Order: sequence, then structure tokens, then C-alpha cells
Amino acid sequence: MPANLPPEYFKAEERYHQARTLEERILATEELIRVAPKHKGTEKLLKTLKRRLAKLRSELQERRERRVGRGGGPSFAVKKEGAAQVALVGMPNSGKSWLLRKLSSACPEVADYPFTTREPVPGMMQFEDVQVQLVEVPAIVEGSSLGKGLGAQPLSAARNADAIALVIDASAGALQQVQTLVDELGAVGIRLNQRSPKITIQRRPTGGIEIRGVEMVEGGEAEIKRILHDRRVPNAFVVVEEPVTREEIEEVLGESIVYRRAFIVLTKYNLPEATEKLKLLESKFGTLFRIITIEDTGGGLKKSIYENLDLIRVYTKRPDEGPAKRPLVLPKGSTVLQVARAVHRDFEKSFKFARVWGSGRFPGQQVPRTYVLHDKDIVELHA
Ligand SMILES: Nc1nc2c(ncn2[C@@H]2O[C@H](COP(=O)(O)OP(=O)(O)O)[C@@H](O)[C@H]2O)c(=O)[nH]1
Ligand SMILES: [Mg+2]
Repeated sequence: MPANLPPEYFKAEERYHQARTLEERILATEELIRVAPKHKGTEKLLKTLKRRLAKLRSELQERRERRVGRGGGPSFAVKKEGAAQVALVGMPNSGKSWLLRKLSSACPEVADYPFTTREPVPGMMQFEDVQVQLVEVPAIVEGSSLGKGLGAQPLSAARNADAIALVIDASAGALQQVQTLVDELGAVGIRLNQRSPKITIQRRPTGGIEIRGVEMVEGGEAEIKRILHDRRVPNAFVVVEEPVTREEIEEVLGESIVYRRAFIVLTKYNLPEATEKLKLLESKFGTLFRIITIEDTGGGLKKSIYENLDLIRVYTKRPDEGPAKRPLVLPKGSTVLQVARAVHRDFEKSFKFARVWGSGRFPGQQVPRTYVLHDKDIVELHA
């Protein structure tokens, strides 16, 4: 029986052959399985693809374990330092190196020819008492995910970061740049400013498949069991908190999709057409991305970047002592309990209450463990 493969299949196949990393090959194979029609004529093909996928996944797993053993990261990823790592991602000549030089002590070459920077270059940005690591990622072009330009390796450097700054050149087609970057990052499984689907799948050694919230799964229990079976997950505890589609379940299982916060930095803002570009960007991408310009006035560019990371600084103190000099840096929305955890694992158990200076209604207010802290709060933990 003929397979009658659709054009998307051949596209995915091309991506598979162009793939340079294991992660990309996994993504492409997942895509092949997704788009291949499911009927008698494709049974064999699907079986081969699934076997290939399983092999690639175990290879990746092995590699990860080896890597953990050596304590290093993937070759193109930069070791994280400071409170957060921000990848500067953009087209050639968009001003990434320029930005890195302006904001940190790093000295990458700034030049008006493309692909000057061929490896990720890190630099530390000091904002008040927080250090944020910036990493200039080699330039992305349309087709990077398929091997054009410097290939997909730069994209994998972006994957590892906590946040992504899309560096957009105001002197060129701004909308096109953003769209290309979003597409290329998307093609290697990096989703920007999207929430991961509200489903957790905890593998376990025995007990079969148990599902909470199965009514919110597209295709119901049979579908989720089929997917888990395909992935060779015989035992798992699944919690679904909102409606999820088949694709989302596959994504969560595949681990090849990552969700990253992202914002736009508009460079070359001193040029006459720049304000016009900013307006354009705001109308098209303003709801998806916060946009800052290199001339940012409200407290400066460093402050804008810090604010886009959605972090808070918390200073712990002991009774009768002053607050710590260096802050704990935590995600916005963190509670007193999370501070206790960050201070010491054991503290969490013995922890009774805290006093807060800063966001409290009055200085030293006693607050419960669920209290949500704000940037620059001082916290005194009582065990
Ligand atoms: N006028 C102006 N030129 C800039 C700005 N940022 C970068 N450039 C110039 O644009 C060119 C490319 O910058 P570079 O940082 O090397 O780009 P990269 O390839 O993204 O690292 C260089 O000639 C820079 O001097 C800016 O904000 N204003
Ligand atoms: Mg550069």
C-alpha cells in the first residue's frame, strides 16, 4: 500500500538530514512521526521512526549523564554565573557585541561585517548589587535551524539561557528580524514567552499509569495511555491541571521543548527612523514582548534588563543584626518559605514565621510562610 506522505513529511525529513545536534535530530524525528499519516501503508515506516527516536533519546540521556559526571555543560553552552543568564540573540550586525561591550566588562569585537562573533561570548553585567550574565550568541539568520549561516549551534547556546534578549537593529527591517528569530528559535524547540502546558508526568518504577484530571486530556485516557506506551513509559503519575492537547503531552514528555522568557532590545536607536520602528514593533509584537531601547531613559538600560528578568532581591537578617550585604535573588512571586528553603534545606522544616521590612504594612511585620515578597525586602527568619 502506498504511504502517500504529505509535503510536511519531506520538510521534516530534510530537517532531520540537516540536523547537527542530537536534540535537533530528536525534534525532527518527533515531527516526522507527528506528520506521517497513520494507516496500514505507513505502519513499517512509523515503527522504524519510533525505534530511531527511542535510540536517539537514550543516546541523549547517556550523554547527559556523562556530562553530569564531568560536571561540564554542552560544548556550546556557557557555564552559568550570577543571578541569571541572558542570551543576546540577533541577526548579523544587529549590535549584539556592541551591547555586550556597553553593559559588561567583556570586549567582543564590534565590526560592521557579519559573523564576527563565532562562539558565544559571556560578560557580567553589574546592576546595583546583582550580577547578570550576558552571553552574545553568534548571529542567527533565516534558515539557521536548517544549517544556514553558522548553523543551528548558536541556537543551542540560546536554549541554555534563563532569558533571551532579541537584539533588533532599528536601521533594518525590524518586524522581519523579530519574526525570523522567533521562527528559528521555535524550530529548535525554544518557545518565547509561552507558558508550558499545565501537565506533569512523573515517571515511577511501578504502579502503572495513574491520571488526575483525565477529563482535560484531548482524546481522554486512551490517548494519553497510547502516548505513554509509545514512549515506553509503563508507570507514571500524571497530573493535568488545564485542558491539554496531544501535542502538548508529547512536548512535555519529549523534553526537547523549552520555554524561555524573552524581550526585545532595539539598537541603533540614535538613527532617525528608529522611533518609527519602535512604533511598528509595538503594534505587532508589543503584547508578546516588552520592548526596550538602548537609549532607555527610565533608570537606564541595565535596570530595564533586570526588570525584564522578573527577579527579586531579598536580604536576610538575623535578629539584632543588620541585613546581609548580598541579596538572595529569586523569581518574582517567591514566598518567605522559598527564602527559607534557599537559606538552608533544614530551615524549611523548623521555620515558624518571618518578619519583613520593605513591602510589609509596617517595618518588621510578622508574616506567614505564604507571604509573597517584593524586590529589596529584608527578611528575618524565625525557627
Ligand atoms: N549608530 C549605532 N551603531 C551601532 C549600534 N550598535 C551597533 N552599531 C554598529 O553596528 C555594527 C555591528 O555591531 P556589532 O555589535 O558588531 O554587531 P553584532 O554582529 O550583532 O555583534 C558596528 O559597526 C557597530 O558600531 C548603535 O546602537 N548605534
Ligand atoms: Mg558580534
